Amino acid sequence: MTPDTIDCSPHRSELLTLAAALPDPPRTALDAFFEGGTLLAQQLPLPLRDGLAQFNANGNIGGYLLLGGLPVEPDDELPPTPSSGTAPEDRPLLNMEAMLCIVGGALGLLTAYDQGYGNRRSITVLHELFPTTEPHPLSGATSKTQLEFHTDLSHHARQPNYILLSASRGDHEGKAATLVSSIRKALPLLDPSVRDHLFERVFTRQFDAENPNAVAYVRPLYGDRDDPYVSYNRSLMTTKTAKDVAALDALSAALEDVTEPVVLRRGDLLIIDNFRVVHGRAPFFARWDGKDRWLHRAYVRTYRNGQLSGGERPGEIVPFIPRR
Ligand SMILES: O=C(O)CCC(=O)C(=O)O
Ligand SMILES: [Fe+2]
Repeated sequence: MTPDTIDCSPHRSELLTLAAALPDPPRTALDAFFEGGTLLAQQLPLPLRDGLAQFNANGNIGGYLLLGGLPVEPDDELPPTPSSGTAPEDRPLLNMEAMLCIVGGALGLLTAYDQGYGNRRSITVLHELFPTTEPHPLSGATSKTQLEFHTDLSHHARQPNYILLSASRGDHEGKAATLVSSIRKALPLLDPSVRDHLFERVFTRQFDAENPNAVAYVRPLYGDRDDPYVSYNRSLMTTKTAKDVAALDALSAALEDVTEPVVLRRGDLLIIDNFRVVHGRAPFFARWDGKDRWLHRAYVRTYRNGQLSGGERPGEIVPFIPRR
């Protein structure tokens, strides 16, 4: 199976040449930007292209692939880390956004989602993660509290196969580990009766605190009995019986037992298999000095589990379809 890290530092100059072929600024030419990513992906250095193709075909035990040593700008050439709002349309392309676009193009289709929260979240492919002063407790904008284990967009029928996180800046103290728990590691820790319950029980999953009728239906384990997919957002899943509680407790404990902390540093790009991994983030201290942790995020769909049906274009907005 694929290793879980690839050192990209030997390929920096080739990668910068690819990045320079993308439209800049990206946000005023998004279609061309995503199409460029798909085309340029074919010119990625061979070890990188092979590593991504292998991971895409079989995954690995840990459920993630970390690309390190990518050509991030020197820190003093980066804009200050934002602390609110969305990226300005005319912001020049950052290298780690270019890497997100090209690596995303190599894996599948970069996807923008209507996440089902009305217009309260921006519908875009290019997301930004940085600490904010008053974050929603279940959002990536948190810092001093742990972001609890979750599956991204598990309430959406077209849930992304991969989450890509690239870092222009890590946190100051190297504490903000992305916590990655793979079901391939956790499954052997679960009793057969618990496994059966997690496969068979359909849980109601709330997705909008402001609208109690907004629900989707998820099974925590699904797919191949011996190599299942996982879907998990503990605080949003409604338990009805003691058996439900015990099964989710056992799943939580098994996932916690196998957690791997991955501290993202500048120039890293983490690919998370969102079907086989449940993830969170350790607490850390923001300083609000313009140098705080700054990640770029994009979601990618592939043909696995029918997340694509053919003919879709990168960047196209997927309407909200609750999972049933
Ligand atoms: O900050 C991270 O490392 C992960 C954030 C995350 O999981 C999210 O925003 O959904
Ligand atoms: Fe997440």
